[in-house]
Amino acid sequence: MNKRVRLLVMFSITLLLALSLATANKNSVDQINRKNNSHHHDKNDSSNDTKLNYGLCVSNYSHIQQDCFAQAKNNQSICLSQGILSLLENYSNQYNNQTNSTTNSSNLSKSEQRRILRQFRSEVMNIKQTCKEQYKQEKNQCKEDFKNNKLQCIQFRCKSSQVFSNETNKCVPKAINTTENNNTLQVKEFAFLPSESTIKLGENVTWTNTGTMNHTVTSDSGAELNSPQLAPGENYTHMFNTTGTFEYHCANHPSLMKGKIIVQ
Ligand SMILES: [Cu+2]
Repeated sequence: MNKRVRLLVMFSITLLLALSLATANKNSVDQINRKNNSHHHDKNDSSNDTKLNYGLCVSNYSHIQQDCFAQAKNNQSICLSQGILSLLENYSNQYNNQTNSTTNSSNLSKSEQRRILRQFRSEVMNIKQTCKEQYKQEKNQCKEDFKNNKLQCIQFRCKSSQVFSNETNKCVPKAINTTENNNTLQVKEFAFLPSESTIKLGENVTWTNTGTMNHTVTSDSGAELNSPQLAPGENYTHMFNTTGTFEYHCANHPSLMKGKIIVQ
């Protein structure tokens, strides 16, 4: 076969492949755009729903992440097909110039043909590598976004006695304002705060575990105070219907945690 024809056929085949790739990409971009739009609606609906739970929240973001990955993959294909298309254009111009300047068009030497092919292939490799890098970066961004979005979901897991902390990205016990109500005490490692309180007959006292370990509120003698194990964030409330001094301790840390309530 004529050398010039062979080279032309080879470039044409590559061109056809690149073109079909580009068409396929356009279709999948449309699909992804449609999908993104539908998920966008889902998310808005969920935000208005007070029953939204952690699972729904994460699953919503999982879909968004999947779309993000698909989009990144698609961008990689577009990058590749566009790169190869522009490369083909360069080469066909180059080739035309060379054949035009040659009196006999079939005079392009075999070694010259090979040189052109080698150069072409190596440039295709470079384009592939560049597009792959770009895809990798976009994928990492998808992962990063998902992680951040998932953190926003954690608030749905917090108990009623907890709030979501933006600093630690965790559910933490609600802040206790001790100056507002003297009958509210904190229990933490390793003390009752305040350790001594004076209240009026018939008043409630609430102990809230603001620590990170389990504690109890247990009378030293008698059964006036007898809380269950209080996990972090949980509380125990007791009403005092008799005057007197009530000494108590934490059953888990009896020598460290002691307290006293004086009922007048
Ligand atoms: Cu304790």
